[in-house]
Amino acid sequence: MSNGLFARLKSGLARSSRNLTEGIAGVLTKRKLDDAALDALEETLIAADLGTRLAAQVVERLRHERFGKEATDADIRTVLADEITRTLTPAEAPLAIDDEGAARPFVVLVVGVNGGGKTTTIGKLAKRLHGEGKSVILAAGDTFRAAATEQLIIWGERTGSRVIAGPAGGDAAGLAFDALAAAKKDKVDVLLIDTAGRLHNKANLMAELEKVVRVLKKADLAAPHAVLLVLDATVGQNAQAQAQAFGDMVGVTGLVMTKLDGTAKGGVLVAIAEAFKLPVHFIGIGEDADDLRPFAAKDFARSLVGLD
Ligand SMILES: Nc1nc2c(ncn2[C@@H]2O[C@H](COP(=O)(O)OP(=O)(O)OP(=O)(O)O)[C@@H](O)[C@H]2O)c(=O)[nH]1
Ligand SMILES: [Mg+2]
Repeated sequence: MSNGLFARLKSGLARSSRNLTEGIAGVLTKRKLDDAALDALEETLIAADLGTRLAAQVVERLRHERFGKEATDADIRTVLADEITRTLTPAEAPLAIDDEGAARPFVVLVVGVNGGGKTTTIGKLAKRLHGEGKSVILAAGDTFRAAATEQLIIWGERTGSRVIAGPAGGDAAGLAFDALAAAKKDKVDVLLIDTAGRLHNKANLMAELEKVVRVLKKADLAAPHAVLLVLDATVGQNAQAQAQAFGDMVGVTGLVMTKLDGTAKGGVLVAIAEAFKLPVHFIGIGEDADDLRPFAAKDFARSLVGLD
């Protein structure tokens, strides 16, 4: 990652890293690493939403390597960054868009609870894909909320993408089908489908998402080629329950974690990546079109713990 991009990531994660580094600084009341310091460190890491397993792992390693020895903040942060990197490396996988041959258009279904950042992420993704020379169509599959379609149309204008939209309250699956037909006709590379985050209840949402998938398969058996679950980092541990629920509803193939810039709970990405063994394709670190970044384990880990 270039220096500029790394600096932007670091400032995006500033709240999370401040939370962690202050916690770590408070742990070392004596200069030597003793039981009290290790216990306090474990609590700090759990409180930072990093998950109990990672916390235990870091403490065990420090106990093994450093117990009774002198340790500085920087030593602890280095071990922490190292363990976070190791945990997150398996989750580092770009969204592989196969736009040649069979998978054309490459259909991406975007799901997640309301307000999590689905529509914004689609807009950002459209910009990124255009930058890679790909053609994109956006489908306003959130027919539940009238303003959702308008929001997607704005992103379409902003990124020069065609938007397929229908009437408010219309059938989301029918719209997705029409959008796929249009994308095929236009020989578009990627179709990004927005969905509603909330219907009247979870059973309704599940039925709608299942129907969207079923109808897409009528036009292309392999579609959707990716199902991205958008998770809002500011909800902290709740994101775990959301990942579980959506994983059960539709076959989620990868994650996007948004709003990492607005929270001290960025550590939750570590706990989720570890618990669900799903790739984290992108992270959102702001509201602008350029604030969606491919996820890179080491850069994320070092930014999170405030190292350069
Ligand atoms: N700071 C910050 N804000 C974000 C990020 N991603 C999305 N947002 C903001 O979060 C709010 C909700 O985003 P939407 O994209 O509308 O969320 P949604 O999941 O489509 O919501 P529904 O359509 O209600 O289901 C908007 O104000 C976005 O600008 C991010 O990475 N950082
Ligand atoms: Mg939306």
